[in-house]
Amino acid sequence: MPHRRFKKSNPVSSLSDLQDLGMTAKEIEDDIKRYYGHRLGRDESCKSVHYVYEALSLVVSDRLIERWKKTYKAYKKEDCKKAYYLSMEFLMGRTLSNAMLNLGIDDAVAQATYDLGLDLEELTDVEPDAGLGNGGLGRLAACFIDSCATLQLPVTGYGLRYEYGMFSQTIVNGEQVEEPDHWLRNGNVWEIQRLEYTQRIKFGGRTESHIDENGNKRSCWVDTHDILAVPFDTPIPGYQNGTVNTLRLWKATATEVFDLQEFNAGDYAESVAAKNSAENITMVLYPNDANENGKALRLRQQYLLASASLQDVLELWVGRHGYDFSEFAAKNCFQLNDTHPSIAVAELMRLLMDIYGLAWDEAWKITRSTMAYTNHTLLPEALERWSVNLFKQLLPRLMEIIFDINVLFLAEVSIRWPGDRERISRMSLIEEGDEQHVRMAYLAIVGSYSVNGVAELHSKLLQQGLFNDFYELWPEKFNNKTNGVTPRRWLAACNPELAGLITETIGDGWIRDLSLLKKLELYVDDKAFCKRWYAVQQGAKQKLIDFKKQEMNIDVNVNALFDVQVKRIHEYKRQLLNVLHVIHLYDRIKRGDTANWTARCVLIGGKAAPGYFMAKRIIKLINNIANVINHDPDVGDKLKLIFMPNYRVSGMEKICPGADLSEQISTAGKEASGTGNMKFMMNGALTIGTLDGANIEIREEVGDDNFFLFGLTEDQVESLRHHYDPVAIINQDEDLQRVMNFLECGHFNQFEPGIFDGIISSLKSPHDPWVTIADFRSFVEAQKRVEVAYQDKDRWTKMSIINTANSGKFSTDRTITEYNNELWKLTPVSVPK
Ligand code: 26Q
Repeated sequence: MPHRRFKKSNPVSSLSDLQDLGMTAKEIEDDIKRYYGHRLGRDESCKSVHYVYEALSLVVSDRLIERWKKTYKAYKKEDCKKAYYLSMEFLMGRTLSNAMLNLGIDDAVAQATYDLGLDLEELTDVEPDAGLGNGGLGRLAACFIDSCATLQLPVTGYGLRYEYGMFSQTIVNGEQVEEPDHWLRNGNVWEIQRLEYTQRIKFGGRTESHIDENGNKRSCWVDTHDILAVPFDTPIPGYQNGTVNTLRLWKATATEVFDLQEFNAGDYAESVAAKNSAENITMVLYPNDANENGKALRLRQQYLLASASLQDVLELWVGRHGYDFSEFAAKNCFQLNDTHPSIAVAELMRLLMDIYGLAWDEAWKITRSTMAYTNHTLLPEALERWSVNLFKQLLPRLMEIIFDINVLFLAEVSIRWPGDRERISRMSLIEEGDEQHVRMAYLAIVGSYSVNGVAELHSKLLQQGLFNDFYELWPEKFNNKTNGVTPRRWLAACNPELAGLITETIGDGWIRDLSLLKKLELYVDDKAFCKRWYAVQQGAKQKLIDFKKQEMNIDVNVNALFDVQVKRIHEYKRQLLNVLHVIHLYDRIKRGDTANWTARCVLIGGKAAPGYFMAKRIIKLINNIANVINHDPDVGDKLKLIFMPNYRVSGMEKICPGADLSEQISTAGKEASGTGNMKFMMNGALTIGTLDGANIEIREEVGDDNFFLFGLTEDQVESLRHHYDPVAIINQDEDLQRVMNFLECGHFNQFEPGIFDGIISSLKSPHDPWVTIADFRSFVEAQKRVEVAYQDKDRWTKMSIINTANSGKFSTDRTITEYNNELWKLTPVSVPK
């Protein structure tokens, strides 16, 4: 009797009243079959693994969505304070394995797929990476939201849904070739489009001012070209706790199919093109991890993120609290992931004043107590500056607000330092010159209650250097939050063998409280345990070899030292220093200086920004050297050099379990923190590194004996600059002379004369900012200590255990707990299971 089914007063609530989905292997198996056959309409004739992956993902997604709704209800009921993580990048990688682990159905799914005769690893491997980020900053955002969900904190991530993520890298004749990453080609089962929360974003036009009924000056932004921002939500599950938070990514679309005015004027093609230009805004991620100045499209992206996200939050507020904003700052805060979303400072002012009618002082008070800014770089060339002219054209109302903020701010400065004109011009939000520019970092500092760096040294250098004027004005704003990584993805999921051994030995509490890994130190003298640790490490190395062999057809000995450097290619990260050492080893082999030799396989991976010429040349150099070394019969098993193409999140998940040695060799003072260093350490690799970024804290945790330190300190680098003479250093070091000679005589570019001249002259230049030559000798000596340690298997195993055991600090659970206790002050909300 169908008509009897809707007898309840609210049919929608009875529709929503679902029974919890089954979590057993049998129930999961039945669901997979149902999705595969009924929803996706596939049968035995379908040859593509993709649809099996999709069926399984839908099964997992259903179970996430169930918990997602409960989380939403719990937050609503508590009416709790919330934090919003605003980031232009969320480098999520793959979702399936992580979702299964966090839901606690990984064993059940393994059983179900086994019973169905499927290879689970093959299924998880067909998922494309969500590569919506460049590197460290984007992956940090992804680790952060994982930890927020695990800690049951009400935090939403806001970002952009790029149609094309980080380009895919192939190597052709040793050179990087970029291919567009159309990651959405086969659809994305993890996202839900939410048209009902679409926001309107203004661009262009002009401002008009008038005096309101209270005699206050008011501005209107008129004649704008609007676009729409449509949100797509992805569920972010906590670790087996019922919490599922939200990552909301905005996609740009046109307001109407055609602009009617242009249409009526007969400009049919122009109006269709206008639709396209709106959709261009979120088409592609900018693939450079340092500033690419001045691009209007990038500014549009940044404003879209800030405006759509703030409008969303304000709409939610008004829906629940009406137009009373007195409690807004007590219940909301925004963490700005670098300056990229920092236009949010001016946008919140605009929305509060122009849309919600608040007066300047009230709006400013709210803004300054809700925004917090995280800096991720000290490199001056990476600081964002936007031309005032571009700003005026694209966002005239925001430019007005920034000028107003600046006038009031500079008044504050001149009260503190009367007559100090120099300081006023240094601190102004507007940089003068041929063309005026807006200094986005200064806007972020002035508009925030907190400014943090991402490792102790980095935060110290911000205070003493880059932002010293601001630190003197507002010391209380400045703080440090040392980065971390999520142990769910970076140990439990990516290294199940090691995770299994750890859990068998100390229980599984470490997955939520990584400091418990310390208990492993009790076992460093336990022979049986060490033997198993060694066996697991060797197994992971073999797996990496098998994987690379299938990808690149290269043979590697599992007993060789796996020496790994994977990260973006950048001069300051000094892949060149690594390469100089490889040439030195090659030279020793050629000279027959191989007594007591330690076989070594050097793995390097990373992408170069498409416009960064020097970084691309470094890739070419690595590949050319690899080509010579790997084909030289004198070298054989003693040394291999491998460039791993298309390094990405899912690549790191395969690489970090199999690494012996982690290369963290940046010029001291240049790497803000690094996070790859933490992933390797957690998985039992030893670090060879400079006193830079979080390396310093890693060394503090493991102790000097378990870390291979080399190189100049940050102070030494700075004082060396005045009298740096690399040629003199080369002349005094016979090994280095020979290395340079290999490069200069064209040994690695016999048929490509001159292609490495730029690299050679940068190394030999007294103005080389990265002082690579200065650290060569110290690096080689540290590598010798590595070899001695590696030759003693027991000693190395012990050091490896100690590294994992002391990696507890580098969990983002610790980092996020600090953000929360000191900055956000949210109360965890438990979700009924
Ligand atoms: C800016 C303007 C225009 C186009 C691109 C950009 C842009 C994009 C990405 C500038 C910088 C980035 C990314 C920076 C980054 O990843 N920094 C790294 O952040 C990590 C997390 O804090 C640190 O561990 C690394 O040390 C730092 O290099």
